[in-house]
Amino acid sequence: KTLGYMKSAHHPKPVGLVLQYGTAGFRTCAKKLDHIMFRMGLLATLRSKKTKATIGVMVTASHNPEEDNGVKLVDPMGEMVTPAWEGYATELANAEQEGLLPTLKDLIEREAIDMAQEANVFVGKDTRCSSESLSKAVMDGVCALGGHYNGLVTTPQLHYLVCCQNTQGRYGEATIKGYYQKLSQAFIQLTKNVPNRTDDQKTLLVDGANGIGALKVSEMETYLKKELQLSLFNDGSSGKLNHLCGADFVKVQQRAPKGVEISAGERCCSYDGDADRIVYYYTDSASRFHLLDGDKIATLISTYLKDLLTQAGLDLQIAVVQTAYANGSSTRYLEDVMKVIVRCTKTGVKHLHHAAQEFDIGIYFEANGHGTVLFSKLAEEKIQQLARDSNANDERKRAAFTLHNTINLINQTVGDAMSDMLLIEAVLAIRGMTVQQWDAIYTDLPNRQLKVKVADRRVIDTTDAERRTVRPEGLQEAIDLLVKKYRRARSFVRPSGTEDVVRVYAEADTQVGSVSWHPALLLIYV
Ligand code: NG1
Ligand code: ZN
Repeated sequence: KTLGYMKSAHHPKPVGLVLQYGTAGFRTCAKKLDHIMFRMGLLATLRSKKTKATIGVMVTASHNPEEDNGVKLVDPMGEMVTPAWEGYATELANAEQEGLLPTLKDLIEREAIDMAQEANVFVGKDTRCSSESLSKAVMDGVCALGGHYNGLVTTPQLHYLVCCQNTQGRYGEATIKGYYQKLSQAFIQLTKNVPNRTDDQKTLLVDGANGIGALKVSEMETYLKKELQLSLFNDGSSGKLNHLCGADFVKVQQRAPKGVEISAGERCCSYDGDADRIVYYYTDSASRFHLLDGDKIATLISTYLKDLLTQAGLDLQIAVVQTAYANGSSTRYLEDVMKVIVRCTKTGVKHLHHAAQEFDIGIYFEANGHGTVLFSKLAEEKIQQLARDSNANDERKRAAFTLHNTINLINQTVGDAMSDMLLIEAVLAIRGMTVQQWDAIYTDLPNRQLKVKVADRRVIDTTDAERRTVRPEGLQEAIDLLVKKYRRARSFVRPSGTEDVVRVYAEADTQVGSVSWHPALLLIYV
């Protein structure tokens, strides 16, 4: 402890700087983060002692610009750290230099942490320039108490490693090679018996956002044994991270990224800067751009899983978890046509993840392409049992095997661009579907997402999974008045949890309707 305190002098906190552990941990311009990294190294070590398990620390700012960075903690099963510890993170981050030791001591007492307990921390980083020194600062915080440096990994790879380490290999081997092997074997199993897979179906264009995903997906490609052939663009060799490319750019701008040579009809996907998000798209023969976002991915996957459950004759409950940003058409399709349960939670993966855990099979996706599928213990057991059941007929058994391989292909710890990509590719192959057919499942309502800078975004308070504002007074009524004028219209505002902005979303059945409410309206109220 004293050692940690001594070293803290090498990572001084700028006096008066206040930062908060938000939806994605700490995130701001990289220059402000050195002391935060050191302190998160300390905190992760304490969390490890407390849980007697390996804890993860990921240094990344995901889809944010190259100049930014961030850090978040990963709990033992690969999930986000608990709310109480998010609070500790904020306390520790904001203690002035002389207050650091008392804050640490207080935390150790409150949580009754046995300081003699061993600690193990996995530290990962993305490819940002600043990640190198910032991850060293984390290690400074960790190393006095025992840690492990994983170096360059995607965010979901770090979650996977932490989970494997804490489950004695039951989830997979706790190495990056183990990750590639698990995913690629499942993918090959799923696609090997698909008849007449054409070269078109085996080829995919990937925009790596000039980030860690580009590096890692090319490592994985060799394991796929040509069953999937990738044309990689924005591989980081020349372009700037997330600049005019990547999943966030494509989703928000609703256009193709720079640096990708797309021909009409070709299937493409974009990762974000730490490869935990993915969106698909193509351009048609009239050069019109078509986006297949997280909602379309959730629909594709739930259709696939629902059919497999029917074939297997398994009675398991499926639910899809979305946020306010989900396109109204997707919600309508899932509820009215597919008749699956749909839940809406607040923005931020941890909320979706928790909601999805309440079902046998919980599929969660944010519209921006972050998502995965969770299988309950019971669901996994029933599937295994059927796969082994010698009395079951062939069709049921085949479906159970397919489900089993599907489970192995999915990174259940967190949304994962590489794992989601393989799952989508496998589903399209198995169902013999083109990207156009997938796109035609339902038609998105025209929509816009904008951000507005205001003096203090915290004056906005929301309710109903962020779909309505309760403060400032009058704002919701003003939105309601405008929304009422259009068919199938919906609009909401909420303060971002990762940037100092207010986000504005609107959709309606016509383009004219969806843009008519001007975000400047917001400035009257805020
Ligand atoms: P904020 O900045 O709170 O809107 C953004 C995304 C979230 C989530 C987090 C974490 C949108 C509208 N919001 O949150 O969905 O992915 O970043 O990275 O895409
Ligand atoms: Zn990300």
